[in-house]
Amino acid sequence: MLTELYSMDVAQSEDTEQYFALGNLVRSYCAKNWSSTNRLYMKKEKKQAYYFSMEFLLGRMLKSNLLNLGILETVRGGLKELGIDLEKIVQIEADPGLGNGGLGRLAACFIDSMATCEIPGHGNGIRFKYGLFKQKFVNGYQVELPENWLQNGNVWETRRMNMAVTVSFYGKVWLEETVNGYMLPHYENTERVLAVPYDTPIIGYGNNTVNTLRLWSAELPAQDEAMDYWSYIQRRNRIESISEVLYPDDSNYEGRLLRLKQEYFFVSAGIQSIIRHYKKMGLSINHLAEKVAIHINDTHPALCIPELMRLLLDEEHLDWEHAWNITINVMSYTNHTIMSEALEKWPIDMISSLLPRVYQIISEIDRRYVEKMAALHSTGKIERTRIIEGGHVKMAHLAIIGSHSINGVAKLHTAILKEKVLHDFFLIYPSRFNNKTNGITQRRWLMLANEPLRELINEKIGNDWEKTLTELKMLKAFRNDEETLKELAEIKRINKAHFAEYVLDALKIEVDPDAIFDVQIKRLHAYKRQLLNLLHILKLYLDLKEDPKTDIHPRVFIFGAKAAPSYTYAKEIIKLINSVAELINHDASINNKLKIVFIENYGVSLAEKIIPAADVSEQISLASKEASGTSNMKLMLNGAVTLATLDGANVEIRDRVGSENIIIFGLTDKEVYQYYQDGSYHSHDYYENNPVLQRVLNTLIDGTIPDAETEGRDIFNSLVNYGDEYFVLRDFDEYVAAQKKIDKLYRDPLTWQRMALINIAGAGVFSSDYTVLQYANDIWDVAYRPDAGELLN
Ligand code: Z57
Repeated sequence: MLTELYSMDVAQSEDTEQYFALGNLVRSYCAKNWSSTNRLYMKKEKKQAYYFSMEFLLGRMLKSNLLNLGILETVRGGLKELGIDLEKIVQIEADPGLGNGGLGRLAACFIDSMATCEIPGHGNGIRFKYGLFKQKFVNGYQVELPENWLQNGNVWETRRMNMAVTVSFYGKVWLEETVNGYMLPHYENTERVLAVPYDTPIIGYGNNTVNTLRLWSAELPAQDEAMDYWSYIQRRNRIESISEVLYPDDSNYEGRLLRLKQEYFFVSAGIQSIIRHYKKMGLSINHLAEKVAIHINDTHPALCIPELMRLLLDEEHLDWEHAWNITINVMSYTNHTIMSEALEKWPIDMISSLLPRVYQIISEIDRRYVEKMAALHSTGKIERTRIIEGGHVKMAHLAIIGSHSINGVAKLHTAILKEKVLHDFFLIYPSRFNNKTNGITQRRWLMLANEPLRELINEKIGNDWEKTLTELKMLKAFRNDEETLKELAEIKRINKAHFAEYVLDALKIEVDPDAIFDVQIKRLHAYKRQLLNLLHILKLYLDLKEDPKTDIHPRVFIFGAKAAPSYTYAKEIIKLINSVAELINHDASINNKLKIVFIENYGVSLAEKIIPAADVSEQISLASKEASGTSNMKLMLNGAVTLATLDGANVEIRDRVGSENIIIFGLTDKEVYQYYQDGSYHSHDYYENNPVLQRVLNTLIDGTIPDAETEGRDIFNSLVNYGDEYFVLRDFDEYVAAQKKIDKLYRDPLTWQRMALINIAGAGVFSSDYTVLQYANDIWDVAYRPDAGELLN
């Protein structure tokens, strides 16, 4: 292979060539199964599920493909004989960061699990030229750099020019009656964009299934090349900008025109290609819903609904009622947040000028909704739930009205949707609402990321868990087996030492593998309360300054977090954490009892290093605000003990491991809603009445923390004087107490390792295999691996 590609042999080759040689080999190795999977789906006319998502946060694929093909060990051994270290060459692959955080990583876990569970299910999204920005710290401030992940090419993708479709924007549209009585649109002056698909094989674990992730790239249509040279260059740049860059906002909506273009671009391209494929099978469009399910991942692809309507009406000439029926049966929608700032609403002007025909259809959906509901519900409820309101198109309302299923991502989240955030809709469409608790793939997050743990588990209980993660419950039998608990401790210690090497090398910070590794890795957002973590660190610092003999077990606080570039407050928190790190890490009198490690550029590849080394998993969002969380599941699966509020999936984690094996603190969602109702939270009182907290907060403004005056002042004010929106001060005391408990438990190694073991044993239900099987069964009505069905019982 090396010879074919680069006319050189192994001895001459470098890592990069070796990586691409191996990548090409793997791709051709799975090519047969890829086409035979497609042929099988075609021949059997199997119903297909399409997961539409703005983001797919895949992470590197070489090792996961080797694992899923069952040739990881063979290849590792073969390379070793050639004197090549597999670990070294996998690092060459660019980490495709085509997502922001949880939502994008969930999509990546889902496509891995769909292939493994033999679900005919594919991803549809955008091939961004630039992924999520690369984060650097300069003087402790976040600086964003472009992530040019395609620079050295991408071995996994195949460009399929023959499957390109055209997506149209702008222009004028009017309806005219045709001879056979249809009202059909005429367009004038549209801007046409060529959508070119790049397909990536998604390989199932231990089977012959290879599904497809189709990512669309925006290009200038060929006929436009004939125009004036400079207009051509200009237009090409305009068009190519559509798939240029991923918007870096997580759970925060920014109403940019280019973002709306992106949304329509991959929605229209995806649906056109689905219909084209469907018609190739010679089936009547009337039966579309029997063969196609489309899933809308958050509201970003909600234009799927009017776009499918458009194609059914304008191209297939169905009547409205019929087209609407099909559309509802095809579409389903997942809500990922209750935070109001994340809810997408597009100004009418923007949608109607960019997408005139789609806007006509949205208005008609809205008009019919209001008309139909008038007889059944109060005007108040109808006004609150209609799609077009206050000069905007509300995308969540569109998604709900146009789908047969609406799900939340954890039990608590779904309950809050039904009872609070979407209560009106729940009264209107009770049977559409359901829960699908998120999950993670054990392939990437245990088998690949933590090989020593994988081996230990296999030694103890065999490897059935690799396909059926709930089998991990067998580990409980070892809860009092000292030898197993010691082995578990030894593995954690090895992983920590390994990570400590990375920290020394990358950040020049020395950390002790015998310290507690306390990990908070997730996007920087006020509601996730990295600040609560930081205030506790400051408290420990003050305790140690006052009495250097203060008896605490040494701790390394590990943070990984990117802030949206426009999110000033989040960026101030990053700077503040870095400044406190400067203060503490260089204070000899702290005597290495505290260290802060803020990992730069946190993403999938770094998560794979950090998670196996974690002792404590920080899941401390304000109750009701984190829809699910998924790092909580990854950390538990790797034997970390969770320190958590009763939020998102933390509640279900507690239910699995029992209250003795998780540390819970803080307000409940009910108490938070009670505070909202009676308006009785006054953060300033906590500052006034709690001397410890006051002393800690004062460090933000009294010069204790170096080089963070502005940030310290702003953050102090937000907490003390401007209401403390996320109840940080309210939960402070309970958090400090919970951390004390962690300290005490950790010092009893057997007790701690028993907790770790029970966490691993209880993580089985959080496999994304189980999650996608429930989607397949309850929502999409598609087939799955016959023996996987037992997971559903
Ligand atoms: C995102 O990553 C999530 C929600 C959003 O609305 C957007 Br936009 C991006 C996250 C939630 O915050 C997590 O709680 C959840 O686990 C994840 O989506 C996957 O459901």
